[in-house]
Amino acid sequence: MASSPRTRRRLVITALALGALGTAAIASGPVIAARPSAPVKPAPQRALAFATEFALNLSRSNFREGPIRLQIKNIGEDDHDVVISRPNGKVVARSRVIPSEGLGEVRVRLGPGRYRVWCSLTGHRAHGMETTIVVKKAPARRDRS
Ligand SMILES: [Cu+2]
Repeated sequence: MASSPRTRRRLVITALALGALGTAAIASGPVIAARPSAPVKPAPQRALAFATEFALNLSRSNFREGPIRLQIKNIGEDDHDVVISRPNGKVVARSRVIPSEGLGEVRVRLGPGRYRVWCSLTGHRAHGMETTIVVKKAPARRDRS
């Protein structure tokens, strides 16, 4: 096979280009394949709480165990806060005191169980600023191996 130097150079360039593509494919292949089995950090479950005199209304009352991000809007005229406690009274999280029209937040990681969500300002809980949330066990993770 008679090939001119120019043709040979073109073949070399083509081979180099294909080699580079091959390297790119190999480099990107394992990364894509690794993604599904990489440990997944669960995104926090979000919920909204509206606080007023005298009620605490949550956008949802059922969660899975794991991180929860509760955003609180005080739509009342008085200050309010939000406390999350176990049925035995042990407090697991609390917000700051939120002024009227203010926003607050509670970030907490909860295990399975029932929790009371309430306002700790004097008399507010007794007047009705209390609700219950239920946290269920997360479904068993499927092993991909
Ligand atoms: Cu309150």
